[in-house]
Amino acid sequence: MKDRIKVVVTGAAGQISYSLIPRLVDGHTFGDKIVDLELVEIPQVVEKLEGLVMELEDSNFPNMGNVNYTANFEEAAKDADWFLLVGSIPRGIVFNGKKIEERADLLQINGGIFVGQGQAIGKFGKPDAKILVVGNPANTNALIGRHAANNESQLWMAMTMLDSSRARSVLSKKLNIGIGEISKMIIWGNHSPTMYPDFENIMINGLPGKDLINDMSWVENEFLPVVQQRGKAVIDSRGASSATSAAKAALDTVMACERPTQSGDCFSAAVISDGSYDLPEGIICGMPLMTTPDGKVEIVRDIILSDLAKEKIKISTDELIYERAAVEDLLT
Ligand code: NAX
Repeated sequence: MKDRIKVVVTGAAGQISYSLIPRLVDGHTFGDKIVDLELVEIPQVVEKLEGLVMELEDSNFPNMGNVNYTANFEEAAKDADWFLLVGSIPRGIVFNGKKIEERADLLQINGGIFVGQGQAIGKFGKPDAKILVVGNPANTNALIGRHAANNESQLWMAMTMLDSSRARSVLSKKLNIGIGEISKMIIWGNHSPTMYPDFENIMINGLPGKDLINDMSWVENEFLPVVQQRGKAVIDSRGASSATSAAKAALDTVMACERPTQSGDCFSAAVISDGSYDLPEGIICGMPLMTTPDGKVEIVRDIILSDLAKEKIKISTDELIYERAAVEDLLT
């Protein structure tokens, strides 16, 4: 009999999920396992998921198990192995009669969602459940959820893989090499324009790649701003935020956690800081991670940071400290 895995996806009627959900059951992300899906939405739109379930059935995915849709997160959370928390309230919508424009308001509203979801995950999710927060502000939402879950054996991450993928794409064009030749692309800090894509520790074809860039003016004036502002550039052009690339990045993160990391490589996600690299403790901060052969996800601890890197990372960790202060009432 094949192994089974249960995956909860929130925001299941949104645009990222439309690209993400079919690929969870296509036999690639979880290999040969049968994937049971719990699709979660807010009550106002949950019925729309019936159409998505019809499409999933009509796609004949051999590895698709039971598919359920619900607005009841607690019920969905029972014995789940993975939680992909995509759902959140976007900036600009009218919520309780007020247009949500300020980051502080966004932090509070979305933070509130993550208290309830975190409690349910801590209580009903598997003891070794992995949680990937995609919904913004992702790092601080993950901090709130992790605190509410109060379950140390579960792993909370916020997604920075998309930032890492964007950085690899920009570098591959600059160096005229294939994406697959670039590894160890670490994103430090917040999933926001303050993030720091670490060009100094990249590997190219398994060898240190920094010297191949050898153009600090390009790094400062093109690489860093293009990667940091890529989300906005996509919104400006498409009139909507990144969806298919965000879905791919979520799948890449899941796969990076499900398979052992190759020796000398690492992947990017934000996890709770334990003070490694002198980062402030108790924030969810982008860091280099690896999955051990027995399936544990750990911080890679042997990266060397230059003074320039430390200076740039501090801007982002200061922002995370500010965000944490803005939701202090949700962390008590
Ligand atoms: P959509 O607005 O298309 O979909 C969001 C869905 O979430 C909606 O259907 C909404 O009803 C649902 N939702 C809201 N509150 C919920 C709750 N409490 N429980 C369950 N569902 C809930 O947004 P989409 O484009 O799919 O983006 C989703 C989130 O990803 C946004 O917050 C967006 O900012 C964020 N992103 C994060 C990225 C990252 O790298 N971490 C990159 C892409 C994206 O910007």
